[in-house]
Amino acid sequence: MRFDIITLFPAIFDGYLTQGLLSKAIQRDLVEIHRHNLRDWAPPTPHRPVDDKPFGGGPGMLIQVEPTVRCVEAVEASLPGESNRVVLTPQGKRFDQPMAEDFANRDRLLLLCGRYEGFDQRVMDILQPQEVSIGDFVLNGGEVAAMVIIDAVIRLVPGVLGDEQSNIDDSFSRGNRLLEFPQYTRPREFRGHTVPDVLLGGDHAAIARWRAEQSRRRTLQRRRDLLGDPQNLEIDNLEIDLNQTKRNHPKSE
Ligand code: 6GU
Repeated sequence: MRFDIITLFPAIFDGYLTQGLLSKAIQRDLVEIHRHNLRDWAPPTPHRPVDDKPFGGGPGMLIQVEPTVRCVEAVEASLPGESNRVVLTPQGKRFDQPMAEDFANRDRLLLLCGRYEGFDQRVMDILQPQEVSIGDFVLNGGEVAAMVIIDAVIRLVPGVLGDEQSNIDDSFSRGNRLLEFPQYTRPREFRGHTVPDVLLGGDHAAIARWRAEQSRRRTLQRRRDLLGDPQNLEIDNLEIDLNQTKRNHPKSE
């Protein structure tokens, strides 16, 4: 899978591209990431400007349509096939796991990172990109959002994760729309906090039942919205342990 990132700050990605799972996926030729500096498509006069004040007034600056469209067209002309244009903007559709799964099925993704007050509207009108937001808050630019999207998508590219099962088990994936159950590793006891007995007993059916119940209990307590219509789910005899809620989320009460 190939990503092309169009940005005014390509160096923001330096650390991200050279560490962890992503750098391994790049080394193994499973993922290619190419950065393009939007400023390279600005007129050469004197400081290669890419932004200007909004017509009609208002705060801040906008990224101009001309360098942006030229840059996208130049990047696409150098490559075969469909590019799947995405603009990162708080005005976009909220990114989620189904969207990550959709992106992971494409060969190429072109990510356009906004800065300042965003792009001239004609960037969207001419390029017809998908507009994507990573949540209801405002970032200083689309670069961090692009990293979020790349991070979520590459884990779904076959071969990137060692264990293919682990992204099927992940919260929000197609196989599981619930939050994950709690997990424990050694030691069995720390400062009086012990591991639940069922996990130590070796009864795999009992462990699976306990984990399923924990997942549903957590989801009910923290993210009821994920369950949809509660009447469609077998949660009638699920006792909510409010003391446990308080222990885990002392500030949420
Ligand atoms: Cl994609 N961009 C910016 N600038 N802010 C955001 C965002 C994107 N998603 C949430 N906030």
